[in-house]
Amino acid sequence: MISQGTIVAIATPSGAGALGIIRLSGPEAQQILAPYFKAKSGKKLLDLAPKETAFGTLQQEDGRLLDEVLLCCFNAPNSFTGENVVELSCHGSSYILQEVVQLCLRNGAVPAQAGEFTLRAFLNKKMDLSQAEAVADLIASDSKAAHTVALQQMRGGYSKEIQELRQELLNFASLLALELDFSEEDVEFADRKELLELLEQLLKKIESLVASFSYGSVLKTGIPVAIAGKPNAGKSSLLNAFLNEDKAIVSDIAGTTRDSIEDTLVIDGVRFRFIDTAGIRDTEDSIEAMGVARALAQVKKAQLLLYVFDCSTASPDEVISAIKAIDRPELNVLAIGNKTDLVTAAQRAKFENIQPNYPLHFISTRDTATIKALQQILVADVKHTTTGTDIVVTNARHYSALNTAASAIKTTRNSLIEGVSEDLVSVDLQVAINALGEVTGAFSTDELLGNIFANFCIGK
Ligand SMILES: Nc1nc2c(ncn2[C@@H]2O[C@H](COP(=O)(O)OP(=O)(O)OP(=O)(O)O)[C@@H](O)[C@H]2O)c(=O)[nH]1
Ligand SMILES: [Mg+2]
Repeated sequence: MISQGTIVAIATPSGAGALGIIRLSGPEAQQILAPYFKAKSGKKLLDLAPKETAFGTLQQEDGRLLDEVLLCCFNAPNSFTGENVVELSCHGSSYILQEVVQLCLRNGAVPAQAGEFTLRAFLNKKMDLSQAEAVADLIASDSKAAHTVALQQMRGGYSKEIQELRQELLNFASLLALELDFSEEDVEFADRKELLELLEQLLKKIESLVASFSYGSVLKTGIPVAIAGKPNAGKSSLLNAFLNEDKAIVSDIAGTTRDSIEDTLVIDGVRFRFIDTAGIRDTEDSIEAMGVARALAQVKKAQLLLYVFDCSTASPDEVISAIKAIDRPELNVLAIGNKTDLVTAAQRAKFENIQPNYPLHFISTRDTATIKALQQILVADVKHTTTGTDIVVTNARHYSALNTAASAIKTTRNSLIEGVSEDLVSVDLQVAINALGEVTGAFSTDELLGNIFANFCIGK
């Protein structure tokens, strides 16, 4: 799967742009371009100092001018991939870029596979696997929170710590193996108390990482917020007000929304996924009943429920019992009293007894200030539930490897406490060591690497 030659790819997105960047990496990166690049300074490409930029022209084999370019060479191992690298900024025409790539291919380069630059960086130990994966996340990040987490992971994040703890486990594993070799002499090289302490420390770390995953994964896709309530409460109006567009149909006919409608919105750097649902009521209409079932299913999957009620028609007791009917553990619920423009302050006050049961906020979807205030409450709510988790796992592969490691560590710990024989302890310890190694890439297979890097874009 991994070629040894010099690879080439366009590093910028397809379509016309002011500039387009082409990247070559491999032993021949400089040699391939050298005959075709004429620096304005007169300096030969092969004489350029590492990281020196040179402006000049690029020509085809027949001398035809292709473009004026800016070129920069990096020498192994001081480059992104750890190999010789040439980066070429051309004008962003897709014709020019294709012609330059073809020129390189005719002169010995091979087309890069998806993610191959980053894969080479990993293989040349410029970064570990979790850092390499973070490169893809960083490119895909489209909100401040997702960007922060990806950047942190790319710069080492938790993988360094895991690597160190794994190394300590490895040391213990080899001491245990040594004991097995000397089993007749009944000696103990590995201090059981120290090993237990290390296991506890590791378990605590891993469990907090595992716990951060639900937050981490939603950072990428958006925190799911279900908007539910009785028909005509103003749920679709609220979705539209959040998005500031007429996404969902709004009408005074009860039962307007049948299917769930969703869209994402980034508020203060946090991505939310708002899901407007069909009004919940008993109905004879079979299509509407399907909509109600979907609404309840959405609430089940959501992290936050905005239960919307109409202040001009609802009663506090009815709201509380309706929420209780759909509430579940771990669901964060906000009761949202809508249509405040239709009620007096006194009418509004009677809803205050919802407060001891559920946090209560009032809005009118016709009053932008109240919608903005609600958005701030949502952001504060997310930030509140996630303070302290400064390191966040966003990657499903890491999550599953960490889970495997945690359960193997628990088994090892219990076996140690129960005084189970070394050989069995060693087996579980090895499972934990391998699982941790999968996170950092210390333990990886070609298949695993293939899967990970196939999801990259070409040129990365
Ligand atoms: N006065 C007033 N009317 C509102 C407000 N919000 C929504 N409405 C009106 O209430 C009616 C129902 O609004 P929708 O947003 O369609 O309600 P829904 O909860 O999505 O209803 P279903 O889809 O049928 O479940 C519409 O006529 C809206 O114009 C508000 O803040 N004040
Ligand atoms: Mg609706």
